[in-house]
Amino acid sequence: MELQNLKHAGLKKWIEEAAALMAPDSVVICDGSQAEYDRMIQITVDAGLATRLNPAKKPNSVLYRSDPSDVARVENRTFIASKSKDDAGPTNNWIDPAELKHTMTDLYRGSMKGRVMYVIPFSMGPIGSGIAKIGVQITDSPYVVANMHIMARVGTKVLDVLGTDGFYVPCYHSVGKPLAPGEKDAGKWPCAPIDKKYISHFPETREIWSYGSGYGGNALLGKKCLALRIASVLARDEGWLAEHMLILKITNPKGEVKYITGAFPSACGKTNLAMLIPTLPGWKVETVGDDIAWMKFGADGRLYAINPEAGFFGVAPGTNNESNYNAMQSCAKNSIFTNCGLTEDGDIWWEMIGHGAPGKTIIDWKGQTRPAPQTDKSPKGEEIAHPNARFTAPAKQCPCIAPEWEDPKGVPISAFLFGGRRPSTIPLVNQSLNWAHGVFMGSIVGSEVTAAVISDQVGQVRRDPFAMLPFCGYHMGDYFKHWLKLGASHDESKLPKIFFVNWFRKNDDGKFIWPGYGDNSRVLAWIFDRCDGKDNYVQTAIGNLPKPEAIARPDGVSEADLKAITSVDIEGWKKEIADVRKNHYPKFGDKLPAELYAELDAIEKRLNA
Ligand code: O2Y
Ligand code: MN
Repeated sequence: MELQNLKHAGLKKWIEEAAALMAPDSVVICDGSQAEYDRMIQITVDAGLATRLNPAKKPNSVLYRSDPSDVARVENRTFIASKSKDDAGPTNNWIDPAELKHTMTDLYRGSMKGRVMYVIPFSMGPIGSGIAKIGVQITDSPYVVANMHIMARVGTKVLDVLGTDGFYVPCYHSVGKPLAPGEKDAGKWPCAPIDKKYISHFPETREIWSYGSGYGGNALLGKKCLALRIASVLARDEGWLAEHMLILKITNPKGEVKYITGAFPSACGKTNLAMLIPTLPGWKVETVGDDIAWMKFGADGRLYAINPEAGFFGVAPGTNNESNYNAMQSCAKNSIFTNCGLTEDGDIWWEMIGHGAPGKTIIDWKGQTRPAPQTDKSPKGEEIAHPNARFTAPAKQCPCIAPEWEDPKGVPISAFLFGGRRPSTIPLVNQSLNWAHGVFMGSIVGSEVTAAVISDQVGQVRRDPFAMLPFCGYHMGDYFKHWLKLGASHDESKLPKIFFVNWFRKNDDGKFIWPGYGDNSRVLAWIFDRCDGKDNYVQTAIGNLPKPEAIARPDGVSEADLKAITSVDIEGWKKEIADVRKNHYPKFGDKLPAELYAELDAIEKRLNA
């Protein structure tokens, strides 16, 4: 479609202004077609930025290598520019919106010279769903256009829904590397230096301005920027929930179905849980979403969730046929790989893929030819694939995708899970005593910092309430208030039940007690029955824990082990409560709701009883 034929006058004006500022050679309105996707891939192949994979190994798939300065989300360059600093809260980076727009306008001036400006109309959620939202991203990156084709619903059909005056979230994106006349990318990933990267959100005006990065969450603006940071603000204002949660469907041996969402900090196996293959006979798990859930109340008082995304942007290293067969199948074709190794036979490879690399050599994520590894492990710092290497795969290719994953009305949620990587204290599973206690559980989510993260905090617990700390577009204290308010203003019997799970308890030898992966279905089965009110629990000081015989014990877990991870560690919990009181809750100042301090006091009292 030509710009002059756009029916939405506001959108047309916005695009014209952006083009005048950024000065691209031309403007293309994306139609979302396969031909357009193929064109984006060819443009990047011709620019030396993409390598087509061997079609006999990975049909219709490509590999990109990014710049070493542009390999992950950059939290210290991510900004919530609300009018008042207090609305962004102490856990977000804040800059005055007028000042930030001034700085970024200067950066955007002429930033697309020598490039094409692509305009991507996209829908987060099934097109036309009452829960979906529309965004329009302007970008000078054909890599981003191709990824957005997979991760969202894009193109002319979105413009049709937008009509002449529909609401959309305007999203600016430029890689910040204009080309001089005759200059080409010539194999060099375009981006700006780290101190010139800005991933900015303007909550009051619902705008996103991203500059200087072409990678993942910094550049595919429908995902973390719109579907979490801006959507969390919309959800607060409109009375719904935009959460960093997977959505799974679980069916019991009688054929009864429930839908469960789950929030976990990174490195806790969230995508694996979303695609789990149960070891428990007769049970089935299917995927609705692996990362984000948008939930609204239906006329029946229940909470309905959609997955706003259409693809998976999954971490490649560690994914293999054992840890996640369904993810491996999802990216077996029609996929984009970023920062993986390239084998001699034209396939991708990454650490913990389950086998060494074929042939004599391999090309690593920096483009260096290296000896092909014989095993699937590499010393830290010498990896073939970057630890945050990714696959972008269409969700519809997932063998366990639920048939209703695109149902516009969403799926009714029975349970929320919160979890973290906790080697001690936190039991395998714990049901909250009520909604406020569940919000308390979500507010104290924490995970042990693993060696996978470069940090001096390895072994310590890093708290990430609701797994939303990097993704909430406003003050986290107000976010807790929003959750409490939704509970108080709805029929609690129809609200999802809330559970805390922990697959990562270790014994005195430092070995994991619980096998995890498919055996987590045993815990999901207990949760399923709990939602039906089954008498399979004991009430304790910290919540409802499983009766000893209520969890089907997997091979290798003794009765004593299971008892240890399903009972209350009173001394450990006293320390937990003290840590929350001293180090965690004070971070949120006087916006921390009194109800959460009341929950803290109540647990402490029960532990001391
Ligand atoms: O590093 C990035 O840019 C991607 S971050 C990401 C991608 C998919 C799902 N979740 C995340 C995350 O950081 O939570
Ligand atoms: Mn995520």
